[in-house]
Amino acid sequence: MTVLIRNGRIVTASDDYTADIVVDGERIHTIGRDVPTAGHAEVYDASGLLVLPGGVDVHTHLDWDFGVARTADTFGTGTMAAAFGGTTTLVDFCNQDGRTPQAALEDWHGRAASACIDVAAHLILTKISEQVLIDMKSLIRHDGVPTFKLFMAYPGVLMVDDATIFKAMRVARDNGGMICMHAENGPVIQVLIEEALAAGHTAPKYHETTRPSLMEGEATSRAIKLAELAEAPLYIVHLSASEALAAVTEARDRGVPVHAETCPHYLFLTKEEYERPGFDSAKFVMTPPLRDRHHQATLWRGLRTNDLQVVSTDHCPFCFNEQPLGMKYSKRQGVDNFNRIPNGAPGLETRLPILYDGGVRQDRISLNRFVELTATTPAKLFGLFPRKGTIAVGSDADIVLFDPGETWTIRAAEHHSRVDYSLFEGRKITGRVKKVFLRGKPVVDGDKWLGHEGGGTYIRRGQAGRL
Ligand code: DUC
Ligand code: ZN
Ligand code: ZN
Repeated sequence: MTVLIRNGRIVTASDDYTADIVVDGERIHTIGRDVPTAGHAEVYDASGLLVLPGGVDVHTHLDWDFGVARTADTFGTGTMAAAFGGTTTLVDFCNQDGRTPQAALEDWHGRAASACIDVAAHLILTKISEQVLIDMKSLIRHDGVPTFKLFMAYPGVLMVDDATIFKAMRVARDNGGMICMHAENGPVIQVLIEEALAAGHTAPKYHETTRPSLMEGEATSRAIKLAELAEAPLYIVHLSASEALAAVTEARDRGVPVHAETCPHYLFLTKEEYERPGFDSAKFVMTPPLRDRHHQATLWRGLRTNDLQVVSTDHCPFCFNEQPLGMKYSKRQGVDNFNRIPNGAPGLETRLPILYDGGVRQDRISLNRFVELTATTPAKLFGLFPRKGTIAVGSDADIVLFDPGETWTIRAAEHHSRVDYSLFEGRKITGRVKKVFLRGKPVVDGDKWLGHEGGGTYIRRGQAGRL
């Protein structure tokens, strides 16, 4: 049974041409010109549309329970939202949470079974014993989990010390893995938080003042130095600050294999959002926080110079309102204390269109670079390429038909995530996902949902951090 997608403008990280694609089963079988239409089970006309590889988002937190709070999207709702946003593969963070990594992963698999798109897992390691260092090897080699997130922030909860980071980096190096780092100086931030609360500063805006960009820069350069000594590849997650990017750039210029991502909210929003009246600004409480405008120009430059290589969402959705999901899912937990606001924000459904509109259409990045940042490089860095991240013969037929000319307005009321707000509410943008194929099967057709829970598959990944 073959599917033909005709006359589309195929854009990959390196190419841009008009052609037809024949999908046989789950993979791309042929790319050519003037392919006869007869004999295919389905024929789609992509004239006037961009034909893009399905997006790869390597930073999500679906159905993440960390005791006091839980993210609002299940794997079912989160991956449906992702598909409507043109993402067909995501790598989600499974939290060790006091258990063995294997027990945590098993639990994650149970929840991830409802995914509608393809999914893979990173492990967040918070308790790293000698046994866990041994477990990392089998996670990489047998479970297809080659990436591990460590925290330099949240002392007493998630933070691990420098010695532990160094040991884990060496295990990653020797086994084809990579450490993904949350780089902020947690202990110093803790002092600032305690001082702010003691002074009666409880509003959401103090989330930003207590997490200075300088302390993101400090931790980023410390993480890089540790990776350099360990001779291990390193990936800095959710980079928001010019001080942090300066450290990454300096190291990359010396040939150190440091990689970094940023997220759409750091590219398009600033800390002015924290001046919104009342508790509304809690919608923008994510970590790191939104920054001063001057950081944005640096981030765009980093995207152009390849010092930033990935744009991911850090989709970590908590509802603004208490109902209907309940207080555990809501930002309202922190109505009297900014330090109790669950940290995180949604983004899965808007990553591609917002970066297309504000990046490609504003001439900040090229169309090829857009594909590279949202699909190809994340697939390469995280052990998914060439199955994912490009349009090529033999690759999975994860294909997005994208209308570069359609103008629409982002509204949470119309999106598919369970979260009740959007960071970009009311923003008018041009460029829209029209159809999405997951391994050859249509899952999105305009506003129609054709996918189903359990339609995704677990992807066992190969080596990470080896570009
Ligand atoms: N880091 C993340 O990656 N996501 C949510 C909160 C955080 O600190
Ligand atoms: Zn983080
Ligand atoms: Zn995150």
